[in-house]
Amino acid sequence: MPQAAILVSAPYFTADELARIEDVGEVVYAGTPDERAALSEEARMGVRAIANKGHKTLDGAQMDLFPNLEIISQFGVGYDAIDVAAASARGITVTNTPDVLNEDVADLALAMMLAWSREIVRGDGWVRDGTWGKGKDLPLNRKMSGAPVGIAGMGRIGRAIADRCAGFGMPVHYTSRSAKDTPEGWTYHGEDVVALAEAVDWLVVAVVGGENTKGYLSREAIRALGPRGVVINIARGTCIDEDALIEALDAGDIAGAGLDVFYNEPHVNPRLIALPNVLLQPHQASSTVETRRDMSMLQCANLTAYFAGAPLPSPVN
Ligand code: 8YV
Repeated sequence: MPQAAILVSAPYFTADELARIEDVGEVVYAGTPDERAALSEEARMGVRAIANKGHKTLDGAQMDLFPNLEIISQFGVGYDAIDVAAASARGITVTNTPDVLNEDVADLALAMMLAWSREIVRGDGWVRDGTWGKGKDLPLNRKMSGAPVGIAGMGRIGRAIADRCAGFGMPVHYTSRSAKDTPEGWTYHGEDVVALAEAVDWLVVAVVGGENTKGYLSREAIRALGPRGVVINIARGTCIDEDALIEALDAGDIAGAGLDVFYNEPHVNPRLIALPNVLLQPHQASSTVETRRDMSMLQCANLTAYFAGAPLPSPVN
């Protein structure tokens, strides 16, 4: 393996994930920007790779701390926290971990839909706290099967969600930059998210995060969803106009939301937390043992391939 040091630039790696990175090369641990700035010049000069994870910004100034940096290997399909243009301008390769998490992310989207519609969380509470035992029945909740669903962003994750929804007999509508090869009967709405919202009860946000999709689910689209509308977000908090969402949820302009991602994670807007019609999850869509192992292996495969001069499994730039 190269003399190069791999900078581990996030505090969130598990012991197994760190061990895999250590198998690739010598590791320098500096989980926070402050720790990186405090590294000796010698240590910084030795860094040729960054193994990154999480959603903290990695910008040009951070990259400039490491003059010999050649590759940033992101743990995650999303790389919105990395300034890829700044990396490209410095000749730095960026890789990510696509595909291996599609199934889990789609599973969590459906889990939130089912949990929201059938009030699974409240039901569990009623059994545990004796409310049900005292003879009180959970109020009737809402049927999900057969209801129209909109997928905003028919990429690989969007498709995995749509396939699952189709299995629940839900008519599928979608937006995307181009029409996709889909089963018969799925409706393409171009990039018109308002038209998508008008056509469905459930709207799942599955677009790529980043500058281009800030506020993608706009105030107008949220309003177009109507009083039976439920928003599900497994993409990024930034993809929804969060203020507009909170106002619509509070006013009953839409029925509810299931959210796995937020602005400014892990600090969730208290106004969202106070709303009873929202199901909240701690950004856990890819968090299964199996998928996190595969993401970790792909992160390391990118590093290994890079240092071997082999084709990269999943380059970004
Ligand atoms: C993880 C994710 O939370 O893949 C992504 O883009 O957002 C999630 O799978 C992340 O990669 C690890 O923090």
